[in-house]
Amino acid sequence: AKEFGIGEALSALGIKEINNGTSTGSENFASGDLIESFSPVDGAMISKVKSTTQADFDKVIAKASEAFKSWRKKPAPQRGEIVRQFGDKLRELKEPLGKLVSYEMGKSYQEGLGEVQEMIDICDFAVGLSRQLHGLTMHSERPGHRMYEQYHSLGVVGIISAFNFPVAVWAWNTALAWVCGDVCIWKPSEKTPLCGIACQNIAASVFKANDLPEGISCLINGDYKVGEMMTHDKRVPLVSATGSIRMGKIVAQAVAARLGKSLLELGGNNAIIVTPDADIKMTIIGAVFGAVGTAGQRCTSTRRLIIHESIYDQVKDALVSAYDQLSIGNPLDESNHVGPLIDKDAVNLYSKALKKVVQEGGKLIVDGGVLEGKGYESGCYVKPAIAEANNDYEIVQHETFAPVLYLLKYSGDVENAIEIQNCVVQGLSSAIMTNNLREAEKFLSVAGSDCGIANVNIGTSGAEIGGAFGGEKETGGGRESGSDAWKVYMRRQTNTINYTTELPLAQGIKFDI
Ligand code: UN1
Repeated sequence: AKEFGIGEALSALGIKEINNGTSTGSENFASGDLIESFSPVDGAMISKVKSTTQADFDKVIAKASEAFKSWRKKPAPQRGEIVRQFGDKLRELKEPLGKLVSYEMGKSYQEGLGEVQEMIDICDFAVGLSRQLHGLTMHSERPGHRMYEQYHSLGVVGIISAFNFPVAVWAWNTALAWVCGDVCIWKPSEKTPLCGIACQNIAASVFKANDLPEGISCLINGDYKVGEMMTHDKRVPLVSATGSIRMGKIVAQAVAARLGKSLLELGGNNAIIVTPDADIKMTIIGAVFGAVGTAGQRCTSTRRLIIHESIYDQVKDALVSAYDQLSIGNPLDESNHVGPLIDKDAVNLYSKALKKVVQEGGKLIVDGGVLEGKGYESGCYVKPAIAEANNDYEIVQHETFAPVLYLLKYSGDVENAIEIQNCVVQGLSSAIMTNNLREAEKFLSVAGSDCGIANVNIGTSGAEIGGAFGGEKETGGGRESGSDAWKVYMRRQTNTINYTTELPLAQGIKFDI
């Protein structure tokens, strides 16, 4: 850690030995148990975070609700100005924050920087958006009437994020929610609490410098029980949750029970279809980055390759030799391609998946295995693996958050490949590699991919912030980030105004008194 300047990064971000995991801005408090954050890079305990109790949460929600009353009245472009300043702070702290992401979560330093860049990008997007929270104007059917719609701030937005994008996913939500006039309460993953502390420190400094009230940005920490404080609380009209399908079902039901809104971004089982017209070189780059980048821990990671039988062996051989070139090790060392998994539980799930695919009749063509010895002391480093499999294997139907890639073969028309690709419960990201216009358009058509993201000649991961991000089916249906995803953070109101001295009723109804 020392040689990569982790100590300097932690102090630049205001991380202490023991951190208060509950914050409403400059007020930091917490009375719960200590969460220890371990780095999967070297197994070291980085520092501790005091978790949030129900009493702490009650203070947070009171501050947040109070802050909302004034924040919503600040003109949206002025809220955008605050987000602009927040983006500037992120530019200043890009390197230490990228390093912390890499060290606490285990993704490569390049990807850590990329994550902070996504935060900066969404801030820029949100600043522009702050002058474009547009509604429509309609023509009334009644004379002397005007009809339009407007978007108002919603209230307290709860954000539950996962370990794999420990900072960017919060920013997607919070930057939009802030310009929309909402205040946010964030529960980061208990596996990456320090990323949460660092981001909250940055946000708090901006709110403080602008003399804004406590509570616009709040942080809470702990396990699912702390998440439940938000999902069950009527004062939180929207809960945005990123994580597993299992978690999403629990969150969705709790929020729906009180008729709140939820925005869910859950698991994927993303495939790349490789047709006879694919550019093989591009396919290999897209597939390998998609499958082993972030050690296979993106919700958009490539899990399945659906390859036409006529090029199957060629693609398979090229993949095996590409996997041969991969160097696995400390993600802060930029010569490595693959870093560790988040923890030993993840390593166990990876090992189980490899066993299971073989039990079900699959064949490992790149073996995988857990790495030991120098540089691998944390026990979290594994070798990316490739298995030949069938789409209907239970393990193939399941999202394993690890670098395990399944090769599936199809024959005949691209429609057969599309059918295999859609035949899973998840619907996040998908891709086709082809230079054939007909195949590409079929894939994008209504009878094509059923996912929220469908790409042509790019892999499944690495989405830009400008598009709406999310997926269908058990991926949860939510959309975050770009396009008009902001609308879910606001409440819509339809207004009809009569500027005559008559009161005509709609639908021509006569009601004489
Ligand atoms: C996630 O894994 O939860 O598309 C988000 C990507 C990233 C975001 C992934 N921009 O890979």
